[in-house]
Amino acid sequence: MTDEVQRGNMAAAEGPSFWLGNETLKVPAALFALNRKRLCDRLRGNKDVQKNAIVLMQGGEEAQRYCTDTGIVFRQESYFHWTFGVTEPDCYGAIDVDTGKSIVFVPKLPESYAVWMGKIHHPEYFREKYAVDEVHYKDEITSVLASKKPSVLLTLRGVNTDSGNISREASFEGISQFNVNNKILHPEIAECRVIKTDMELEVLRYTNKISSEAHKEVMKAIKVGMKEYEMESLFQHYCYTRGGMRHTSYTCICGSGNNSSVLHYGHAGAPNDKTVEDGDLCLFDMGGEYYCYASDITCTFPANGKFTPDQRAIYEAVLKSSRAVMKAIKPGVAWPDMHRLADRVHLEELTKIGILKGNVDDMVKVHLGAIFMPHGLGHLLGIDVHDVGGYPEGVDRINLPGLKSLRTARVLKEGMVLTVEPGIYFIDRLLDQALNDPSQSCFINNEVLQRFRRFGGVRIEDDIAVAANGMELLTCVPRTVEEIEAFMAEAQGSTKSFDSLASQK
Ligand SMILES: [Mn+2]
Repeated sequence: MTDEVQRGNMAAAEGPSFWLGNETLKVPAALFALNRKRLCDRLRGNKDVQKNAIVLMQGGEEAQRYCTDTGIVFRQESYFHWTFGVTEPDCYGAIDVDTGKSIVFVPKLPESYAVWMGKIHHPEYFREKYAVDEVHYKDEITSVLASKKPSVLLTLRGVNTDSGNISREASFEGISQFNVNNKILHPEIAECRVIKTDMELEVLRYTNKISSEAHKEVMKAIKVGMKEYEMESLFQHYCYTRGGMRHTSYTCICGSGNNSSVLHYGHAGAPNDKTVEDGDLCLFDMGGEYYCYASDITCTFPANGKFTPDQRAIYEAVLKSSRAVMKAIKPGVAWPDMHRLADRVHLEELTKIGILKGNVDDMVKVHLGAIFMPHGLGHLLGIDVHDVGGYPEGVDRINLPGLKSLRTARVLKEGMVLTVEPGIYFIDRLLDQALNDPSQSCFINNEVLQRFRRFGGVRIEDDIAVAANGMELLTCVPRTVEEIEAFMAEAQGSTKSFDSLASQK
C-alpha cells in the first residue's frame, strides 16, 4: 500500500477492484486492506489483546424463501463486507493482528454447482480478486488456523444499538480447541466503522450522486394520477441501470398526501399504493446502495409542482432548521444539541405560522417539538443505513421525547458521516395526545392547527460528512421552494405541452 493510498486516495490505488462497468464506480480492494490495517492498529493498541491474536469473522449465508428452494438475492453481512469486501456468501475471514496478514476461507462447491450456478473458482482466483494473503477452503479452517498457533481467536459478538439484535459470532466445528474471546472485537471494529476513510467517503459520494439524480428523475416524471409505487420503481430503475445499484439501502418510503406523515410508510402493510392526487405533498425517502455502501435521501415536494402557501410555510420551516444545523456542524459538536437546535427552529417557525403561541423556551420545557418531530434529527450512515457505533460504552441514550429516538448521541468527529433529516409532521395520534395534555395544549392554536390536519408532513434529508472545520454536503437535489418549483416546471414543461397537444386532437 502506498502512502497515497494509506491516506485514502482511491485513484492512486492499484490492484484489483470491484467494478460494474459503464459509468459505475471502481472500488479498489485497497479500501478493505486499509480497513483491516486500521482495525489491527486499534487492536494492537488494546492492552487486552495478547500477542499472536487472530481476528476471525463469519460472512453472511445464502438464504431461501421459507421452506422453498427459491433463493433470496444475497447481500453480504456488513461487518464482513467492511473487513474483506467479499461479495460471495458462506465465507469466513481471518486477520493476524500482529502482521496484518489476511486469510479468506471459501466453500468447496459441489460438482453440480458448475451445472446450475456456473464456473467453480479456485482459491487462487479469490486471492487475486480480493487481494488477501491466503485463501483456503472452509473445510480446512481448523487446520489452517491451528498451524498459525494463535494465542486467541477474536470473534464478533455485540448488540446492534438500533435493532437490539446481536451480531452472529463466527463458529465452526473444531473451534472448541482454540482460546476464543468474543468481547474485544465488537466495540473496536464498530469504532473503526464510525470514522470513514477517504476511500469510503468516495463511495458514499457516489451513492449520493446516483441517488440524488434518481430523486430528480422522480421529480421530473411525477404526474397527478400516478401511483406512489411507480415513483419507487422509477427510482430503483435509475439507481440500478445508471448506478449498478441492485439493492436500495432500505425499503422506499413514497408517501403522498397524508401518507407523508407516516414515518416508515412503504412497508408491506402500506406498500406505496395510493394514487398521487392534485394538491398532495410528496415525501419520498429513498437511497440506493452500491457495493454495500448506503445513501439515505428524502425529498419533499408538491405533486403538481407548485407549493400552496401552507405547504411552503411548513417546508421553509424545515429547510430553515436543516440549514441551521448544517451551519453548526463541526468536530466537537454534540449531536443531541443539533437535534435541540432543529426542534427550537421548528417551534419558532410554527409560532410564526400561528399553529403555536407563547414562549418558545416554555415549549421546549414540555418537549413540544417531539409532537411535530418524533424521530431523531439524523443518524450515522455507512455500510448500514443506520450505521453502527451510535452508542459506544460511555455514550448514553437521552430518555426524553424526541431525543430518545436518536440513533447516536455522540460528539462529532472528522470523518463521521451522518444524515441531517429534520421534519415537521401532522400526526393525528400525537396531536390529539398534545391537545389532551394541558401542559402542551396551552401552546396550541387549535383553530389554525385544524387547517393542517391531513396535511401530511415534510422531511428534508441530506447526507453529510463531518470535515475538519465544518461539513461536506454529499447530497445534491433541488432544495429551496424556488429551486424545486423551477426544476419541476422545466422538467414537466415538455411533457405538459405534449399532453395538451394530444388532448387537442
Ligand atoms: Mn435516514
